[in-house]
Amino acid sequence: MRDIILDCDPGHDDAVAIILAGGNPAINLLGVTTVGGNQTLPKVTRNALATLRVARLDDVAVYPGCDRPLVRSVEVAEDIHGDSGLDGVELPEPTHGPEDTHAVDFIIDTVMNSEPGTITLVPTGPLTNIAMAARKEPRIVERVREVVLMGGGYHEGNWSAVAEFNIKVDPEAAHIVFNEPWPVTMVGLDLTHQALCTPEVEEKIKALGTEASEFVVGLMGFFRKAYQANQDFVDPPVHDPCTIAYLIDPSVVSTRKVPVDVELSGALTTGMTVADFRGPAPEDCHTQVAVKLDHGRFWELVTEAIAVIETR
Ligand SMILES: [Ca+2]
Repeated sequence: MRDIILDCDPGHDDAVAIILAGGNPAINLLGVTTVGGNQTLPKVTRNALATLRVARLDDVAVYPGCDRPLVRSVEVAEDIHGDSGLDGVELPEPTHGPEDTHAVDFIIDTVMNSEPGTITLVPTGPLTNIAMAARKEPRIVERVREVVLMGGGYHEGNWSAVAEFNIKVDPEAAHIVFNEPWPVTMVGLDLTHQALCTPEVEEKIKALGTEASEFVVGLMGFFRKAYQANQDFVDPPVHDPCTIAYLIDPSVVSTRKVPVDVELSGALTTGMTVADFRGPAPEDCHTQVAVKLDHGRFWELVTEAIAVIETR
């Protein structure tokens, strides 16, 4: 079983990541931390709490974190996620409120109070909280088991020609996270653009006929229209749960070990994750990138996690 902290900015695909993390016995979700990203911090925090209610995970606490990038101005993804950050569904009133403890302190305390090598950090938003935690308590870096993040891409961008949203909005934070010597798995756009919610997938989720399946289908309906209107996709790519699927079963996401760094000062390329595919990878290479998704197995895992909510 994997002990994880999910650091997210829900966000349609973050919501599915929460459901998958809470609904698979291979994952022990220690807490959800939130970061300003797809929408403002108060909105994504409320969305995390509402999703936990739908998922019947009332014992999972939510810790709000940083509300803006380290250096740059706030930038949200309203075109993709709507005004609420989770447009397309009626959000239920959360059963509990956010914790008073700051996300950065929760991350530090959890890692420092656990056996070394046991806690996995799973960021699916901008990397502000993770970078802050690494700077505030540098000893977490050697104690964290690994960082499995959604962000970046080695051939694809979505917020510029070459940069992905999570990295582009806080590249300085991403630079810190990629350059600390902990193991980092980058689940970037090259992988997540394979995680398409096709009509066939949506039908299978809908067929569950539960409150939670209706919630996910509502989210996917909005996400599909947003991706069609803004990114020229037919089916929406559901990025964030790919990180969790990889942790549940590494055979779902194949990876390749390559050095990755983050561009901070490019005239056209700021926020690009620059992956060096010239082999062989150096011995001290601590980064790998996700390459290929088992689409069928991935959606099976997600569908199972939605189905299991009804039994809680
Ligand atoms: Ca996200």
